[in-house]
Amino acid sequence: KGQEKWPRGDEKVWKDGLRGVDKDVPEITKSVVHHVQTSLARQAYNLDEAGAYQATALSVRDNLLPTKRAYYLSLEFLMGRTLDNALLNLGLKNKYSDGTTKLGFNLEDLLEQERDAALGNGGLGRLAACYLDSSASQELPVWGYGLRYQYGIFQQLIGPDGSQLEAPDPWLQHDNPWELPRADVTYDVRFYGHSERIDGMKAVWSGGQEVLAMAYDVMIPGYATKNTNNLRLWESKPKRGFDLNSFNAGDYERAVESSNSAAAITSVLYPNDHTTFGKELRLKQQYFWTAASLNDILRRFKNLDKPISEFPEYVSIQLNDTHPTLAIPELMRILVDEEDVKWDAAWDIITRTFFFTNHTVLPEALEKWPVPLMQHLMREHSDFKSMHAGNLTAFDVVSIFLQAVEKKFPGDRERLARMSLIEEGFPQNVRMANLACIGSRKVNGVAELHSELLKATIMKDFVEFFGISKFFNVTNGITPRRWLDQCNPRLSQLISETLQLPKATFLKELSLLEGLLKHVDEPALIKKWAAVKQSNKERLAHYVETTMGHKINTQAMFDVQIKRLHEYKRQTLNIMGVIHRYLAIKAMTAEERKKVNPKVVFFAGKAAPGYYIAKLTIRLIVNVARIINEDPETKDLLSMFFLPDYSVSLAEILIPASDISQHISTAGTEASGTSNMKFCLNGGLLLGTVDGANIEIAEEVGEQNVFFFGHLTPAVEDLRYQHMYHPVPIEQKCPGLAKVINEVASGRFGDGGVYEPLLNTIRQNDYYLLTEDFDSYIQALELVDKAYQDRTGWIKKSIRTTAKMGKFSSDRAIQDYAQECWNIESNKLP
Ligand code: CGF
Repeated sequence: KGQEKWPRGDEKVWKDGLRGVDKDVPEITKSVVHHVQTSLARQAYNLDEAGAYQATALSVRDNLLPTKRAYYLSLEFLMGRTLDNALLNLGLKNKYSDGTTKLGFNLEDLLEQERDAALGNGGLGRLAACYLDSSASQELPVWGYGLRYQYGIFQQLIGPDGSQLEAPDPWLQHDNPWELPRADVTYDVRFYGHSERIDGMKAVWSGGQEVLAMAYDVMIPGYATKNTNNLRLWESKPKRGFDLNSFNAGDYERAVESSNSAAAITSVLYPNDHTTFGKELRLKQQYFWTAASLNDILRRFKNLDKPISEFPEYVSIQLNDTHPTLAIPELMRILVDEEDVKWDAAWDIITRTFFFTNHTVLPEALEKWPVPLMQHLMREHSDFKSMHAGNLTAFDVVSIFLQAVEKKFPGDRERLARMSLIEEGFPQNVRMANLACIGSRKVNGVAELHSELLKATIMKDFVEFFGISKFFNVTNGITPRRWLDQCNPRLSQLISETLQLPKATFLKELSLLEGLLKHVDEPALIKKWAAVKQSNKERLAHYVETTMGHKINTQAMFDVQIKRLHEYKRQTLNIMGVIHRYLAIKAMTAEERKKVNPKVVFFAGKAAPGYYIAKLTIRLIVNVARIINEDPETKDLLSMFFLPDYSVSLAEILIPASDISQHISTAGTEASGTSNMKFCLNGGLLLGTVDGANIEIAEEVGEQNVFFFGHLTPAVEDLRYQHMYHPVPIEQKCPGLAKVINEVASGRFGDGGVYEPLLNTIRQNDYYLLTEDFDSYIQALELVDKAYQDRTGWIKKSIRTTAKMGKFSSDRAIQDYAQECWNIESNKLP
């Protein structure tokens, strides 16, 4: 650039190589130029011999090591902050702390400057982030693909009446040092338009809107290794930009229209974690992201110079939920229409490349897209008409699959209707879970119970058709680097001293924590363990005092429920329990109150902006807190806080401070849960229902160390039936809860009428079965209190819990995927 003369070699060869022009440039030259550009991020004009050597060596190494890669496609990556994590993973925290001190800055303060990268709603996105950490730490060649939203999950504010208010999260307002814009990695993506087949030839898709996908790379440092993986996030840009003609003609709006509508595609993360149906922009996001990612994956595969039939030998693609399912028809389109692969051979490639993780059995969360919307947006994939012309399109899989089902189960029309990719109705809908299932080699759930439910319910027909071996379980996991060492450095230090192991050893092999069991009765450890918990409680109390202006009794038991607000997660049960406790304390004599275990209850979590009942629950929590925190009779024994704007960084303060945490979903509704694992790893005990990964946690730590309550999954359906067809008034069914509800309705915590819609969900059909579980919930809370009175016994439970959390490392989970699905191995760096 700016140079008169090209520094070395043949200028044309360089330029053609850079542009990827195929014809005259030999493969080897292209490959070296490619490495100069992408691996070294250098340009021809500043390339010296050392650089050229590197690029050549990398190009040669490509030939030596055409290792297989796995790609993790997730619409959400909830990364949180990066600096602290990167310093810990690189083992550089102390050095940087010294260095910044010398410059007059405190490193801990600098860490607080960073804004969370909150490109996710909750568990699903945080899981993806933990999996990237584990892949990089285990030197597994796994790349993430996602979207670079301009606005992450909204900021939550609490209004004067206690309601949730939403504000945008402009997280990219300041420069983001953790990403590398890759102006050199761009792809065209087309929407709308029309497709044509002329005389049985390949389809040509033209017209419509063309946008540019540009890559931003986020480096994912492995822990205690030099290996760094990549998360590639796509941003949408206008292909043609500004329409100068319209501008000159004075039509400014029109001039910026195309650039605005292109930029809109990646502007915002949809803030719902279980439902986002029918929204055209969301479907556009999904197609944009899958199309760009597949192009990129194919380009990389082509560098290997292997026949396309070997694609699955080098590429595995994990679909994180149904969001990336359009990758299946898109790859089909590319293979058939651009790579000249025959339909059957293309389908064979597809079903050896994709793997699908389901995260929920809740019917309302199963993605469906209206056929007309799909047809409008993606002409080529949904060109149903061309079937009759004898040309098969990507979506012909609908009829071909159904023919196969019909052959196996002749005449079973109901089965056909259930298994079809198309749900009949006005309009027809495409069932994404069905498409993901038939297009994938394997399908997994995220905890034992969830995977069993999957096979018994939404995937039952598919199990009968494909056989059971296609379906399996990978229980979720969490990275101990962030969720122990980073968020709770004191505990990780104490564990290191107790086990006499360097941190790096157990943080990479979490089952080594079992060694703590040998020491569980040692008074010195018990004392130190309690001191660590106490200091974490004080850190949280300090946070509440500085952000909310409330002083907290850190001698009290800290009881925490932090997660998305959702009826099935039953924050309502928790708040009803708190009110019940408040009323009970109010009714006590001074003598009786002396025996009460002081407790501070913490809530945090966001509600989807359009989820009325969930928002009402927040409002109730905030307003009840206002009353009980000010009640002089009870405030030393019971207080409650709703911490606004829940985030990964806030979780890192809350989790290490909890004595007990609540995971109380209606049995069978929470697929896994991952915060349950984080609390337990940090020595917090668990109060929960027999649901999701709670069950496996109890199996590991022993039922004597968890507090279970409530009905079991098999009972749920019957109970719901009873509620629907033989309702019993709440006063009879559950007088304790009825009393609490009446107090709320009477206006004791502010205008009772406001809460009627929320209270009615319980009084009327009580779909989430609060009236069924309330009494056993209260009993479980009493057991918690009793256990907490014996502090030494409690600490021992806490140590035992931490000790048995090895199974829940995301390193284990990622190994399960690597072996069961992706068939990839660690790529040890010299
Ligand atoms: O995925 C969830 C979470 N809400 O994001 N689901 N989705 N979709 C489940 O509800 C959790 O139970 C699960 O732990 C998480 C990750 O698999």
